[in-house]
Amino acid sequence: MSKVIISCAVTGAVHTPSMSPGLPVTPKEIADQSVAAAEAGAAIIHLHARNPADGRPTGSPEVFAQFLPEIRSRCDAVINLTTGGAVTMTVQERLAAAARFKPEMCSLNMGSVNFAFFAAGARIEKWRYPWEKDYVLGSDDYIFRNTFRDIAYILETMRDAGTKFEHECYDVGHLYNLAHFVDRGLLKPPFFIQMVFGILGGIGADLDNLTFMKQTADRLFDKDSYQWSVLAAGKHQMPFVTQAALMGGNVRVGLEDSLFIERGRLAESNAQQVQKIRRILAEMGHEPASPGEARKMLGLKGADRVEI
Ligand code: KMH
Ligand code: ZN
Repeated sequence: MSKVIISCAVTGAVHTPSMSPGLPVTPKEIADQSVAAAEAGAAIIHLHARNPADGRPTGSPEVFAQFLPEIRSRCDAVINLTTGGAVTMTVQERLAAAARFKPEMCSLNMGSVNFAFFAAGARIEKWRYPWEKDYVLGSDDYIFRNTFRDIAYILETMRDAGTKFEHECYDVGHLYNLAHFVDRGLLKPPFFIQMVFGILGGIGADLDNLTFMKQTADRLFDKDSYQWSVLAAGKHQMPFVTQAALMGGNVRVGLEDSLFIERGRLAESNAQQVQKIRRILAEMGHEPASPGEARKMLGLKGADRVEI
């Protein structure tokens, strides 16, 4: 049985409370859903934070501190903190928590991209909180900014933290950006490349693109110098991560990327998505990697060296 690393991105900063009752928003909901996702088989938990009062995305380390220790004490999953935060944040705001807690992993977005999610708001008749509507419908004017200087700033800030990056690549050019930083000697293998499909503004969720991104990665990096994973937005999530697993890749699920468990049905929780992909993987003869196995596959520093 070959091992597949399941990541679960439990809340993100794209979906908002009005879009699903299953979306964890408060520190307790985020902690509980993270632990349940780990118990369901997720080896890596990718985390954002939200204002407990109204679910608005925040980069505040003080809010992360309301759930990180609890997750750490209740499960052994690898904690992966976002440095992407929300598109509306500055790169300093986005980086604050990772810089403070020095997690085993954090995301690193490998290039700028238009990042629109107004379509997710189309079906909402009544918004629960005043901030949601403008935030979602205003995304037709968002550029998710990740200049070379921004990326270098994050690399420099995290240089001595021993943190491994989840390199999020929204298009093929982002793979070349990653190669650029490798060539500058700023990154050590193994790299963890998270290929992102189906974001409006990024590469589309067509299987030819998945093959193309994988072929490009193989062209740019030695095969044994990287582990790759796939996430896909919305309705593309399960078909795409299934295809990735068939190709020998790892997978990311979670309500950050899709609110659904199947076409037209909202997922009740993150764990439900983890259980679904775990069943699919089992049918293919794959088992989820444990957190310990994921640490070995990715060369992680160990949970005892984080400052949570
Ligand atoms: N929420 C978007 C800005 C990351 O975690 O680094 C994409 C994102 C990436 O969440
Ligand atoms: Zn994220």
